[in-house]
Order: sequence, then structure tokens, then C-alpha cells
Amino acid sequence: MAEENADRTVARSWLLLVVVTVLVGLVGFVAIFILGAQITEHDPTETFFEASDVFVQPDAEWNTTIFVSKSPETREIRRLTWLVVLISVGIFVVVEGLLVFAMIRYRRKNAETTGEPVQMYGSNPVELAWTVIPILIVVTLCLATVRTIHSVQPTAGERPENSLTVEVIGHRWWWEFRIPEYDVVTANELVVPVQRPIWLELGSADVIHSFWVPELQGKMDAIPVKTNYWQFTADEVGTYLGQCAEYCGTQHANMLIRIDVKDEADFKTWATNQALPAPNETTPSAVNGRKVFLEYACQNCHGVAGLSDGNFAPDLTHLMSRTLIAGGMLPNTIDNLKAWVENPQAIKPGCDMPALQLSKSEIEDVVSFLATLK
Ligand code: HEC
Ligand SMILES: [Cu+2]
Repeated sequence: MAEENADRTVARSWLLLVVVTVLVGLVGFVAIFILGAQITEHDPTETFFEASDVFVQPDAEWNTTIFVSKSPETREIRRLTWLVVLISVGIFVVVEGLLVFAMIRYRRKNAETTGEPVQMYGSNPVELAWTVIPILIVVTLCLATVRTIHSVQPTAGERPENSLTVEVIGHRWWWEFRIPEYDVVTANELVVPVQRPIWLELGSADVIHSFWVPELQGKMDAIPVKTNYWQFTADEVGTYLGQCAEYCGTQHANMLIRIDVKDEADFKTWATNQALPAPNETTPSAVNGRKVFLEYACQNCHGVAGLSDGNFAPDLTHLMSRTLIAGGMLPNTIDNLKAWVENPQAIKPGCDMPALQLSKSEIEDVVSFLATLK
């Protein structure tokens, strides 16, 4: 009787092995199918997340979401994410299913009819099953991950011919962007052309930062001394928000990124304007403000083309073309500029701009001057 039971159990475990192997094979096949599909192919989950207010709030001031992909690179990353989720859910269902089955089948109430479950030791098929299946799963995940990394992460020599190079330099706590092709230097807010590969060369002026605009690309470290390369091609015109993703000091949370993707003509207009020197100020207050700018230490830290070449702090040549200041903390309004110049430490404690103890009229004047930097 006991022997008969043991035989049945062995037969059952073989059956289990076959079923699970087939299931894993199926999942692997689906995975390879999904990964192998053309990246231009429509992804139905995208529409779902884009339409879902939970993940994307169109009116929110600052909204970064990993659920919407607006570049081929993020689509690849998302596909990998779904593969991992799919496999994990599969494992969960199988393991929990077996657990629940065992709990019901062998619960105490059934003990008189079914007895104790057959106690086995050293069953080859079972041992094989729980060794081989996890290995298969891990290998599948590993291959898929390597494949995705390889396809989204460029190396130094892979810069596409038609790409636009942007140098990205992380500072505590703001981002510097340079576009050598157009002589552009700006801070925190970058404009790039749509459907053209953007080639990023990342570095840092101090500690390690991480450049992350989730709708356009995954994270990439910006570190001192060594240049890291990163690349994305935006599908659509729009504004994409990001954030430093590597803790870099007290104001790390206020180190935001804003990328405006425009069509080629609008981008060129923007870039051409950014490359112009600061316009001549007109009002007496602005003329005074310019003096204040040169007399106080402002010019040592801030660059204004044609006036000063400080490069420790955000370039101010076209300050007024930006929507936010202080790493994304404040809308760029006259009142906020005044508050900022009066005491940056009250707004962004610990930041690298000191309160320069300007008088009320000096603040008025220097902000009138800043307001001419269009
Ligand atoms: C010791 C260097 C230093 C001096 C001097 C200095 N700043 Fe700054 N300033 C900074 C830094 C650093 C930031 C960026 C702070 C941040 O976002 O973390 C900044 C930010 C700003 C910003 C916001 C720019 C943006 O795009 O976010 C304005 C405007 C500004 N400074 C104006 C001035 C004026 C006007 C003066 C002179 C009265 C001045 N600064 C003096 C270092 C300096
Ligand atoms: Cu940071």
C-alpha cells in the first residue's frame, strides 16, 4: 500500500516536471517573441498607462513617470520590465498554487482518509526540477537584461553621424547643459530637436550625480573625471521632466531636469537665440543693476556672455528664457528672482550661492538687469 502511494507520487512529480518545463518554455518563447519584436511596434500597455491618471497627471507641476515611454530606448527598457514582471508573476502563481494545494489536500481534517503525505527523500526528478527550472529562469532574465543594456547603452565610439551632442555637467545642485555645435550654455532646462538622436556626454563638477528623465531614457551616472555616454531619440514634441537620481547632498531633491523637445525649426530658433550675447539693457535701473552685478561677486560665479565668464554657477545670459530657477524650485518670476537674490539660503538652504547682503534698491536694480537677459 505504502509502496503504491510512493510510486504514484513519483509519477506525479514527473508529470509536474513536464508541465512546469512546458510552462517555462512557453514563457521563454513569449519573452523572446516580445523582445524580438520590432521596436516601432505599438505597445498596448503604453496607451493604458498614458490614459491612466494614476500614473500621469497632466496638470501636475512636476511629474516623472516610468510608465510612459517616449523614445525607442525607454520602450526597450519597458519591454524588459514587463518580461521580469511576467516571469515573477508566473513563479508566484506556481509556488503559491502548490502551497495552497498542499495546505488543503493535507489539512488535518483529511488526515484519516489521506493519511500523512508520502515522505520522500532524494527523488531525482524533483531535485532536477527545482535545480534546472530556476537556472533556466535566471539565464533567460540575464540574457534579456544583457540584450537590453547592450541596445540602449552606447559606448564612446558609437556616436551616430546625425546626432546632436549635449554635454551634461552635474553640479551641486543644478545641471549645466552645453551644445558645442550651437555654442549654447544653459542650466537645468534643455531644448532638443525631435526625432534626432541626442548624444549625451555626462560629467560632474563635484560629486556623483545621476541624469534621469524617465520618459526618454534610463538613469546614467554623471561622475567627475570620467565621461559617461548616453543617448536617446525623442518620438514626440513635448516637455519631459527628470531629476537627479543619485544622492549628492542636502539639496539633491531640488536638482530637477526639464527637457523641451521641439521640432527642428523651433529648436534652431532657440539655439540661435541662446548663442547670442546678452542684449543691451535699456532702463536706468537695469544699467545700475549691471553695475551691481559686476561690483558684487555675481560675475565671479555666473557667466553672462559679453560681460562675465564665471562658470561656477548657472549661466545667466538667457536666464529669462527659462521657466524655473534654482534647480526647478521656483517659477522664474521677478518676485522670485528678488527673493532669491536677497537670500538664496532661505529658499535652498545649503546651496552654493551666499546671501550677498544687497540693499533693497540694489536688489531691484540687479533684478531689472536680470530681466533683460531674454
Ligand atoms: C559664490 C558663487 C555665487 C555668487 C557670488 C552668486 N551666485 Fe547666484 N548662484 C550660484 C549658484 C551655485 C546657483 C545655483 C544654486 C542652485 O540652484 O543650487 C546660483 C543661482 C542663481 C540664480 C538662479 C539661476 C537659475 O537658473 O537657477 C540667479 C538668478 C542668481 N544666482 C543670481 C545671482 C546674482 C544677481 C548674484 C550677485 C548679486 C549672484 N547670483 C551671486 C552661485 C553664486
Ligand atoms: Cu543628486
